[in-house]
Amino acid sequence: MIFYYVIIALIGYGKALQYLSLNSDDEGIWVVYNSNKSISVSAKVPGGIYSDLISAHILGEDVYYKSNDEDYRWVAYDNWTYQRNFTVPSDWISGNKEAVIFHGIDTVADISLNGVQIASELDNMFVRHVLNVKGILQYGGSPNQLQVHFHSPVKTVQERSRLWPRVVPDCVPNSYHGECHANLIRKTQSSFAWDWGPAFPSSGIWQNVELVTYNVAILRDVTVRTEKTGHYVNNWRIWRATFVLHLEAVAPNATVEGISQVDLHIGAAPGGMIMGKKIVTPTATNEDGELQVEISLEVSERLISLWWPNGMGSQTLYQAIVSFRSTTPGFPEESTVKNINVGFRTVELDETQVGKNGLTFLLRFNGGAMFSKGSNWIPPHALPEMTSAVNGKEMTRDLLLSAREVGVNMLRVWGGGNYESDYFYDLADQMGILIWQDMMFACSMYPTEISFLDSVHLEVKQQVRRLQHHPSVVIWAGNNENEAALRQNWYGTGTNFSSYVDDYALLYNMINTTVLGEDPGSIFLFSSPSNGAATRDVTGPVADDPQSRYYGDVHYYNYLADGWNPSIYPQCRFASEYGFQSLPSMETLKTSGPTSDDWGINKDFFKRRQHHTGGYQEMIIQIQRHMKMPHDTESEEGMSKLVYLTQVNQAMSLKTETEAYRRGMAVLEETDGGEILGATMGALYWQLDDIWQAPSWATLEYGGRWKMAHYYAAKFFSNLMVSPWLMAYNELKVYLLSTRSTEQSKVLDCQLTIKVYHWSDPCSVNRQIIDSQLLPLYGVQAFNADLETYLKASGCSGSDFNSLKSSCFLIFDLKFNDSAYESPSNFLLIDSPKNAAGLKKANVTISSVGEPYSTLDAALKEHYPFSAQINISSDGVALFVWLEADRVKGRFSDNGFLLIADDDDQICQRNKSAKEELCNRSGNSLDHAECFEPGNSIPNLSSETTNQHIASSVKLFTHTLTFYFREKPVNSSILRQTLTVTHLLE
Ligand code: BMA
Repeated sequence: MIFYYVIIALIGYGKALQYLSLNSDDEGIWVVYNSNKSISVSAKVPGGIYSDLISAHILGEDVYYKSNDEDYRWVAYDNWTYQRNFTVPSDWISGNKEAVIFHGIDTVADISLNGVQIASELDNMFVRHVLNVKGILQYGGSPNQLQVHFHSPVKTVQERSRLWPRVVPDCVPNSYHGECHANLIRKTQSSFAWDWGPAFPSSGIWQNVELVTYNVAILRDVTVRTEKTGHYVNNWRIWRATFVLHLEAVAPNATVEGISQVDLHIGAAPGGMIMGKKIVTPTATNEDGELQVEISLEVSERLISLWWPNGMGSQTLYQAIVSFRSTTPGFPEESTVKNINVGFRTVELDETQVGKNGLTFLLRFNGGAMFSKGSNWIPPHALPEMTSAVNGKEMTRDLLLSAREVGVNMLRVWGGGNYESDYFYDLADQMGILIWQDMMFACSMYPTEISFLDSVHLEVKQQVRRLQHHPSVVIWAGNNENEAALRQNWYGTGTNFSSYVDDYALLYNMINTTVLGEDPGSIFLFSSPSNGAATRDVTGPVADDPQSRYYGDVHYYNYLADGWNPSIYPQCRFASEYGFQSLPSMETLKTSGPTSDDWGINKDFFKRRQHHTGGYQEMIIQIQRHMKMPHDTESEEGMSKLVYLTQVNQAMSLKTETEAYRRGMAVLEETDGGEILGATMGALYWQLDDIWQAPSWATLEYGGRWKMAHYYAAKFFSNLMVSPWLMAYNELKVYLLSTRSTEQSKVLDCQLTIKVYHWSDPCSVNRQIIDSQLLPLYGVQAFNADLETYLKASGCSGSDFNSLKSSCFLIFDLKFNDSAYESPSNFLLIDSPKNAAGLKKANVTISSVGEPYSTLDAALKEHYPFSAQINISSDGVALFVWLEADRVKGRFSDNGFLLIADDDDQICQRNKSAKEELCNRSGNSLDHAECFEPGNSIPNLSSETTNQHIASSVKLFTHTLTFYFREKPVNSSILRQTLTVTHLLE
């Protein structure tokens, strides 16, 4: 099978079609100046004003340095003009149409060429603008001057707010340190600030600019639908791929004639290419000058491999070369070619009745049900030019690889950010990361003036056409939380509810129609959260309860209840947002420039980086429930302890919540009213990435470093997992869960081992093995017990349940008969670490670091070319053991873990002998094995004596990890100096 790595859809121009890039990389330079021309500097296109002013040293430091988000705000209050001169080559043959095409302009701009205005008040950064310049363009040696005059985005919306006073909210909360009325401009909504990000309302030409001339029509986009037909040849199913070629003609109602062709490369020649051709007889385009040509190809399943999400199979992509050659008489032939990658797959949203009132909400991928695991994506930088395919490659790749490595199979591109670059979706295709694509509307009401609706219609049409062909793109959604905001009266719309609902219906019905017009049969949700089909087909766009647990998706945030308690989480169909804040590492925070006086959550510096009102207090409340707070948080050392504790809390809370949703797949509960709770088939936590260095819900820091919660994600998203559940009334249930594809029909024989530990002893005091089986996409309760009885029987000490609970913790291992399968261990702390009886400060040290070597694991090699072994030694149980590497980009094979000794470790063998000796010495009649049977404590000896004896025999034990890193190998002693280890009691 040939696997094509064509990662950027190429557009090729031929013959009469001519093209001239007007980016700054080509000859000619752009300059930018402000209103009164006091500033005039050279500019970069594609780019943006903040980047230009930094390059020109008008802005002294990085945008994220200290309080620059506010200190640089004057930039957003000025008007900026980008200007460049260019000449058109003398061999340029002007065609019927000559246009300057702006693939992305941010945002409100008037444009002129040679002093003639060719556009005024363009106002949607998500739209491609094609501006006719025929008759204005100068040829040969005569210079042309292109000017793009940007209106201040913040002043523009201030003016608009007077015209559109109903469009609420007016402003973001003060704690955001942002700007008002982002909803009045089609611009990244978070660019006016969010609860995790700064305001940088930029101006600039953030995508390519080009001059194009042609006579008849060009191929602009290609959409493709793959489906199974009902036909079989030699018992092999036939698949159909239907391509739609979107042609753009020189003018409305123009006549187009030509040849459309699709070459689909499915393997090595001969016979490795399937070709489809359609002669376009003279046909008139519509009033937008567009014509769609459909070409269907059929291919046997024998010849192809299907495209699967990450963890469910491979991601085979086939290159399709799609072209249109215009043969309209009277004009020279001209052709455009596009390369896209095609993945054969089907995807449906299964919403079938469950319980009295309720629908399932799950994806069926290639026919089989799947559990969606992942997170939400926000713009990884506040400046749009930094996230584009030109500048953002490294960052995008790093973040998506980190998502893939922890088992993410879906990301929701959240509606307050951007439609991402082609590069982003190409990577998602290659990595098997499904994309739930919101339209860019979030947490607001929006205008419904005709001009606004027209602009949004164009935006949605263009974006769907651009993104649809990616096999990774599977869900379209209208907005983020606008339905909930309306129903729950977040912004005072309640007094005029029905007219706001009318506005809401107008906008999102139009978006729904546009999406389904471009991508028939696709999945469209009006909002997230929403009730899915019930909203679409029954209640209308605003449901009584958009957060219903019986329908659609749910966003769940509860910062005050105990995040480590699984009972607080809703038994819903699909959790598309949930999360907890933490602080990023000290190393990341230091890149934002705090000086020694700035450290402390009550210092101005860190107060201003926390945009979520009460955010620090909420984190502290959670920490205090389970751990001990540092005495002071107003110093560098205190902050460093707080960073660690917030990360532990985030990791534990996300683990608890995600496991509750994963068990929800198998836990169905009928209410008295006949509703079914549970049947959960999705968990997307909030949020994957960060936009800057600040407290937030992200598990990846700005710069890509993994927080503790990201290491935990690798476990709670594992395909095969064991998950203990301590329920109300202290019932312990243990679930075995699988999210493997139903195609992988193999039943896995497995053994669950439940091990009991005293906090004072790194070796297990009791173990129990249970045989079980794990089917694909499956959940089974493999064990249950009354915890009190179980702990007593396991030799945990204590006369009442509270002391029993605090004396022991449990470890769960899952092993498979087939060694190709594995599952991470899991743990249950039972009680809060602050109550852990017998847990002493262990001496945890990095005992050795091996010489760096080339990474062996093929899946990790592209992300981290180098590896080194690290040994950690300890003399006792240690909680949340946390390794950090300063100044080396990389991550560890595990982190934030509970450190115990392997039962095969010498120390445990020694322990065992010590116990056996004790057992004998106690003079009882049991043989050695019986001595250690669950429930048989050693007669005649108190557990304290037993424990003391065992503790006295404890020496060091070692745990081995791998450190994966990105840059050239340093030697082990230098590497050693960058590494530190800490744990809870330090
Ligand atoms: C959700 C998101 C974001 C927000 C996050 C954390 O509601 O949609 O708007 O950043 O919560 O508050």
